[in-house]
Formats: sequence, structure tokens, C-alpha cells
Amino acid sequence: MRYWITGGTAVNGNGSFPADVLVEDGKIRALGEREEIAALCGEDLSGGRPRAGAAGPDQGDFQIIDASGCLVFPGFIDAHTHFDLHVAGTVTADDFATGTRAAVRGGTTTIVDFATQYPGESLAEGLANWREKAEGGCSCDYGFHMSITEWTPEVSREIDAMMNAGVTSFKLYMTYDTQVDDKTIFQILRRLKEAGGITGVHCENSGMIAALQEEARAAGRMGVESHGATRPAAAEAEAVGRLLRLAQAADAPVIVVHLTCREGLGEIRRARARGQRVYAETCPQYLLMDDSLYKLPGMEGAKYVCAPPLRGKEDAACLWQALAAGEIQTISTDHCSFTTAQKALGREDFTKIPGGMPGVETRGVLIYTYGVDAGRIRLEDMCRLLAENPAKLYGMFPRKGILAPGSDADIVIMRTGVSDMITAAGQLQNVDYAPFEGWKTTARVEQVLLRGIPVVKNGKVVQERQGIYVARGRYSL
Ligand code: DUC
Ligand code: ZN
Repeated sequence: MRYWITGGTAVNGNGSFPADVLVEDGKIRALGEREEIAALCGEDLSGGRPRAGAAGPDQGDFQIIDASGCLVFPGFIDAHTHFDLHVAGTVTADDFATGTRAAVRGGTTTIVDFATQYPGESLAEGLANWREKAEGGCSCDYGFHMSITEWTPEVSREIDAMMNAGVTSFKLYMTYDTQVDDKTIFQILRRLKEAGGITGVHCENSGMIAALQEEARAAGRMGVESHGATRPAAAEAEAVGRLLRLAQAADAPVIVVHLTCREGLGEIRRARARGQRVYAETCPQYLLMDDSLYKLPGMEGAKYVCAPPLRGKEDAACLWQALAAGEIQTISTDHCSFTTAQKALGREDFTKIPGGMPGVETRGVLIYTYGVDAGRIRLEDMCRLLAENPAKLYGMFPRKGILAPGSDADIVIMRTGVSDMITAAGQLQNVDYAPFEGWKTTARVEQVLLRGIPVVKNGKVVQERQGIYVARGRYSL
């Protein structure tokens, strides 16, 4: 089947321009003026429009998709999701089936989730476990980072097999029970440099957090409000700084995932000034929400418990400026969803609230509305942050992340200038609340193609389980 997407404004990381797109056999065949695409389709445009008109009925060997008045983006990539993950004695509310259905509805055509090496496992076992969770049930394409939690000579030897299997990025935690110590971080950074892989790191100083949690417990401050107070920006900045010194000595590139604060950004700036290659990611919640939410009554604030925690408004402003300046390369979601019943596990003890929020469904419309429409970033910045840069950083470019001949026909048609609202009732995420409940959006994802398959029409998922595993190459950003 061929699709002719007509009348839209194509957006790539280097700009936007009116263009029609021809899709053939799951790939983008051509991008250009309507007359050029018409010639490729054997159409005579003397009547003014393609024969199929606006609605898009089947025209034999091609279908028209009317994108008039819409933005046409390369499919968004969310390189930070946690589906079907065991956290704090429970398991995330979204699995790969529900999570990827929500993703694709929001314009995300590829996710990269975190396969995790559970205690005593090899990396191969961890990866096999995650492949089994995902296989056959995904509604968008998917790949895996590998979270390394135990480092031995055997695990070190597995790195090449991971790279060959298309798992070319790795995740380390500096906090949680999955944390690795500085010696291990250093050894892994060196090993991955040698193998051509890249490391993303969750940066928080676990000792500082443990001490502050102990103090809170002793003082009987066990409510949600203590969550933010016991994970200060200094804990994040210290860990970012330490990681970057380890990376400097290892002469290795590194990714700071979910950066939340000005102080952490300062550490990144200093490392870059030393000549280091450092990439940074942030998430919509750190750009749009703040830590006053932890003061909400009862367990309301638990909905926003995530780590690192939400920060102050001035941190969010700083992150927006850094996005506009190109100092932060990607916006992912850290989608890690729990229902309010699961959040209630921490009713008596904030340290037992499972950390994380849903977000995979709403990233595109939020970043358009509060980023582009609000004048904080440009349209092409949005495209780089949500599509091109993650594709490059995680070894999928130019197969994904760009509208170009030969690329996968992962395409998002977004209508702007609308007046919509985010609600839990309207979401596909498998959660009974929406963190952005009641937030207005000025953009709507109308249609999505996944490798040329129309999977979303009129904002509804019309084809499920079309996603495939993406073996990724080496980073190229
Ligand atoms: N942070 C969360 O809030 N949840 C899961 C993992 C993480 O880093
Ligand atoms: Zn995460």
C-alpha cells in the first residue's frame, strides 16, 4: 500500500516547510512539493487536488491522507519508559501492551525500555526476560537499554553480545537497591567505551538521601511532603558531578538521564567546558510541575512522587532555557505508572510510595503546547528533542527520527490551534489518574503511521500490536 500525505507542514530537526509525503512499503519514498509527489503517483493535478479528495478513500494503489493545516513530524521516540517493572514490592500499572498503545496514540512510534538484570542474573537472562514481556504485544516499535546492577568479569564479557543484539546503551543507578558503586561505574564506563556503547545514569547521592530519610523518620515526618525534602537538588548535583569526573577519567561519553535542576546542569556545563562529551535528558514533569505538589493534602501528592523529585519553578525555567540553547538533547517521559491504590502503599511511610508517573501518552501535545506554542522552544527544537536526537543518541538514525526518503514511515500528523484537555477518563494509560489532569492543550495527535501502517486515525488507535523489536546501532549524536 502507498500513502500520499498531502497538505501538511513537514517538520524536521533543521526546520519546517510545506511538503507532501509519499509512503511506500513502510518507508518514506519521497518528500516534496505536491506536484512532485503527484508525478510519482501518476496523478494529474489539473483538477487542483489529488483524485481521492480530502477524506482519503482507497484510490487503487494509493490512499490520500489529508494533513491540511497539520504538522507532519517523524514519529516521536521515548527513550525512557518502564513497563512491566517490579518496583517497591509492586509492579508498574502499564505493561508493554497498555503502555505502547498509549504511546502510539500520543505520537510515540518507538520506545526504548529498560531491560533489567535482576540479582544473580546474567545480562542475557535480563534481556531475554524483557524480550518475552514485550514480544507480540507492542503497538509501537521498541528497543531496550540494559540496566546493569551486578558487575563481574562474566558480565563484562557479555557486553559484546549485547551490542550485537542491538542493545547499545546501558543504564546505571547511583541510588536504589539497583545502585552500583563508584568503582563499578568507572569500570563499566571504560568497558563500554571500548565496546562502543553508551551509559545513561540515574544520578542521586544515595548516602545523603538515606541520612535525610533517617532524620525524617526520627522526627516522625513520614508524609508525602518528606519525599522532596529528603532528595534535595544537592544530592542530584553531587552525583552528576561525581559521575562526570568518573567519565572524565574513563574518557567516556555519558548521558545524564532525567535532569531536574539548575545545579545539575551547572555540573554538566563544567564538564563540557573541560571538553567532555555529556548528553542530558529531561522530562515533561520537571519542566511543567513543581515540588509544591508534595504539599497537597492526604495522598494526593503521592501521584507526583518520582525520583529525582519535582523541583522548584526556577529549576524548570532553567531547564527550558537549556532546551532552547541545545544544552539538553532529549525529552523522554520516565513513564513508570502506578495506580492510586499502589501509591497508597506509602500511606504511613513516604519511602514506600512506588516512585514514578505515567506520561508516555501526553508528551507530544504537552511539549507542543507549553514549549512551542508558549514560545519557549521552536518547532524544530521540539522535533530534535522528541525524535531526531533520541534516534541519533540511541543508534536508530536515519532509520528513525527524520522525515527523509528511505527512513521508516513513522509519521505523526498533529493538528494545532485546537482546544483540548488532558483527563484520566480520556487516556489509554492504565492508570486511574492523570498527572496533568485538566491541563489544556493546543495540539492533538490525529493520525499516526508506524512503518507505513496507519495505527491511529482521528485520535483513536485502530491497529494494535504492530510494533517490532528494533536492534539499535551505536550512538551518533
Ligand atoms: N524514577 C522513578 O521515579 N521511577 C522509576 C525509576 C526512576 O528512575
Ligand atoms: Zn527511569
